[in-house]
Amino acid sequence: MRPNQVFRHPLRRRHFLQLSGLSSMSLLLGGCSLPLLDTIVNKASEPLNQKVETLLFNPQKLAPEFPISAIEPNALLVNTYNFTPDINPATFHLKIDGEVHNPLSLSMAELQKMPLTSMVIRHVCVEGWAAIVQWGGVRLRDLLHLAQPKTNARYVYFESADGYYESWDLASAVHPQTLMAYQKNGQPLSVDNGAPLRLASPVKLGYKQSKWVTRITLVNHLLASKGYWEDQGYEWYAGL
Ligand SMILES: Nc1nc2c(c(=O)[nH]1)N[C@H]1C(S)=C(S)[C@@H](COP(=O)(O)O)O[C@H]1N2
Ligand SMILES: [Mo]
Repeated sequence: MRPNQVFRHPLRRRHFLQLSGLSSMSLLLGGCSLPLLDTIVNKASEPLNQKVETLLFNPQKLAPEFPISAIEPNALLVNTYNFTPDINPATFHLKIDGEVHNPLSLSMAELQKMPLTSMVIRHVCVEGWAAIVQWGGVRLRDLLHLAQPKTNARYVYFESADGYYESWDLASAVHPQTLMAYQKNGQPLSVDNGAPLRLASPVKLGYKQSKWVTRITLVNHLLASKGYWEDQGYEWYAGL
């Protein structure tokens, strides 16, 4: 854990300190009415899942955010494993399906009507560079809330238009700083950086942050294919 990763919200810290058992978890996870969080709590000891500590405490820790003046406009290197797909934003739809009660297909116009969250965070690539970037977009937790995950939903798959794929634990997916972003450094996202829509989160390494996301699928179990880089030996959880 980074020493500067603090509980900046006094209420959250109080809940943290009072925490004595799983029954407190709904408080700790306060404000999130997703039934799926109960599932995480109940199933936390299953072998495929993450350590209880990781699963239950990470979602509550907010990663450091930075002032606008800290943005490093040229530090985010475009890192694309194969090619840059050509997506027409006017006809684009983000699909959310799998273990959900309410499968969704949302246009950019619909996504941009939802509450916009902006954050200045550090993007970290395993190849040895990092960049302070501002991302703007929709919280993934809000989208999942709309899709109404079934109680057996445990992992989230992201499919991209360039053939890239990723899977995340649900706790990191519903983290309040995990966004489906359509803005970078105050501007519309560029195609190289993943337009029209990409994952952006300070809780995961760069390779987890899929660009050009077209489909989000909730599943009960991880599949044999876990992610483009993971399937070549990189760590799956890849938390920061
Ligand atoms: N679809 C897709 N998403 C991707 C990648 C990719 O090749 N394809 N590269 C990943 C890696 S390794 C990093 S560090 C970031 C880089 O984002 P950027 O190109 O916007 O800087 O995107 C991630 N998301
Ligand atoms: Mo990366």
